[in-house]
Amino acid sequence: MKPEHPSHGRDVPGGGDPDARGAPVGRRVLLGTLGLGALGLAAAPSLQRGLESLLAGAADRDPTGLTGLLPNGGGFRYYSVAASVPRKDARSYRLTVDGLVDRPAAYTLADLKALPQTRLVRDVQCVTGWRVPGTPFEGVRLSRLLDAAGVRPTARAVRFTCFDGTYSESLTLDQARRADVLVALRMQDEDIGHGHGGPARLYVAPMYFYKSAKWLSGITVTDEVEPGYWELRGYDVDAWVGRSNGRDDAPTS
Ligand SMILES: Nc1nc2c(c(=O)[nH]1)N[C@H]1C(S)=C(S)[C@@H](COP(=O)(O)O)O[C@H]1N2
Ligand SMILES: [Mo]
Repeated sequence: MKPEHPSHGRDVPGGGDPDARGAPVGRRVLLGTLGLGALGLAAAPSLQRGLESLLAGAADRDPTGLTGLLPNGGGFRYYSVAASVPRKDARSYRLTVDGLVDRPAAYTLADLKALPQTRLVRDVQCVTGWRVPGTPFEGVRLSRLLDAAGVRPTARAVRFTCFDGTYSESLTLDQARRADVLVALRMQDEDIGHGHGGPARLYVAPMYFYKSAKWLSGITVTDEVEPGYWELRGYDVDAWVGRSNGRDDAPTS
């Protein structure tokens, strides 16, 4: 069963401080933005649904126009399935690499910054319809971290965990080794802030943005794909933009 697309579930405008609202953790998705908080709709489910269908309708008519409705700068919406996410900085952040590898590792932010950085500029596409064109991301190729760890021959997949304590993602090993998959440290030519999943998030350029796990804390090499948070709730594991989640925009020829 595929959940309704418009919101990945239930969107709650959470305002600039998603941590302040007290709804249960789990299905809840905070559609807060730095600017939307002024709408003050967090308390009323019917109003939430109203806003949701308003946004969804706009998305259906004009996926790119939707972003213009959201006064949060750059067209991004804030998403977190966790009500509260701790902050990590250069001192406290660690990224572990483990599982089916010969050399498990724990990277500090400085370690990651010291590695060669790759810059990609692509459109960001959320499966719910909003899109942000030409967004620069910079970071370390995931393939580099996998090579450094020494992936064992039986490995087939990679699982990602997050320091929000809730979200997870996964890729096949082949997908994970693509040159357009990064552990991103910068986005929109700035260090990635807390709201966008900083100090480091996954960036899977060719797939819908739910693959790009924010607040990345763990990379575990596994022998099979374990569906991630949204995938357990009906979204495709292979989330190629335009060729998944019921959107088969491939040429008809
Ligand atoms: N840890 C975590 N990562 C996540 C999510 C989330 O809720 N938690 N939401 C995903 C979805 S559905 C989208 S569209 C993007 C949103 O990224 P943004 O908040 O930087 O716009 O993050 C993805 N990564
Ligand atoms: Mo999304």
